[in-house]
Amino acid sequence: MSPTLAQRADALAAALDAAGDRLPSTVTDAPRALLTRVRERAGLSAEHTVVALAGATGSGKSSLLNALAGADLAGTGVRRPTTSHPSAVVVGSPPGGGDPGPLLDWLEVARRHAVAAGPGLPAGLVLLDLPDHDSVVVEHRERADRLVARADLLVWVVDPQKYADAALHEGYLRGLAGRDDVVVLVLNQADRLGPAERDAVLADLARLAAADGLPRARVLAASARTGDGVDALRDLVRVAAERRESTTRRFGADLRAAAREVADACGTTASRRPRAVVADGLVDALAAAAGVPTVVDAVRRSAVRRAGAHIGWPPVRWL
Ligand SMILES: Nc1nc2c(ncn2[C@@H]2O[C@H](COP(=O)(O)OP(=O)(O)OP(=O)(O)O)[C@@H](O)[C@H]2O)c(=O)[nH]1
Ligand SMILES: [Mg+2]
Repeated sequence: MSPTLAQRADALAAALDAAGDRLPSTVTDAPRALLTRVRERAGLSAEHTVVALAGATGSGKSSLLNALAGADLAGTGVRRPTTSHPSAVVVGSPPGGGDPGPLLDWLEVARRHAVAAGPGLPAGLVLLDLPDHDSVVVEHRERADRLVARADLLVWVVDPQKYADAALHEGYLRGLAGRDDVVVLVLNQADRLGPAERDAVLADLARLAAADGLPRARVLAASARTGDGVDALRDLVRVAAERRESTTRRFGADLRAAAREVADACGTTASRRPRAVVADGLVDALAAAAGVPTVVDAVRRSAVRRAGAHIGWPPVRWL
């Protein structure tokens, strides 16, 4: 684990321990599960970058995976939904020689295709084709959710019909607010739109993403059918895999968001019952855990919720 990510995880763990059972499990369960994921991922190959193709049924995740890989590996179809189990395309053997097996076991991806590295596909790239997140089949959603929570880079594949669906925006993208660096939105099936229409849908998609809290997320048009835009997407994925920063970025952003939520919960509690909480040492303990004593004053001023959304709560700004 990079020191920064490890330090962030340790600090959040210390803050949760300091809070003890003063915070309800509804607040602490998600950050604790996140800490587990971060630490598990840290023990797995750092040479591999996991890129998930997520989205609604029929948007073209499997078709785009095939287009990116330049081979017919994932089953596509007109029957909906088509993909019931995720599959992985593992590119080459990275320089460090890390074994992707344990990583794929952790992801619970049993279907694996190995392809040779090439100019557009760097060794160490792992492309995942996910089942549909809006599925009528509950297991599909669960399998997709597991991977959305664990992938390093999330490529959301949308189509002209479904790009504005609440299942995507309310169900997923809002929960990823602030993770602009690790979210890419691809408007697939762009061949079904004229140029003006395509630009209008792209602009609308970018506007919706900004409203979801992802103003800097990359948005691009593609067609798995004609190949338009596939090179641009492959390039973006290639750069992410070559830099090997996506794991740190993804989980770093998750830790920051989790810390903000915990801080916000403390602030809410503190401003409602300031004496009880401050006297009982929770805030002092959190501040000590975070190494930022000014937190006590900050909470007393009840500035937490106002400041939290924009600059982060003082004790967790270090995250
Ligand atoms: N016109 C057009 N059709 C496409 C494109 N991409 C995929 N399709 C078609 O859309 C249908 C669904 O494609 P899939 O790749 O199976 O979609 P999926 O997102 O993997 O769907 P699930 O596995 O059910 O979640 C297939 O009939 C594809 O041939 C595209 O860019 N343009
Ligand atoms: Mg599919």
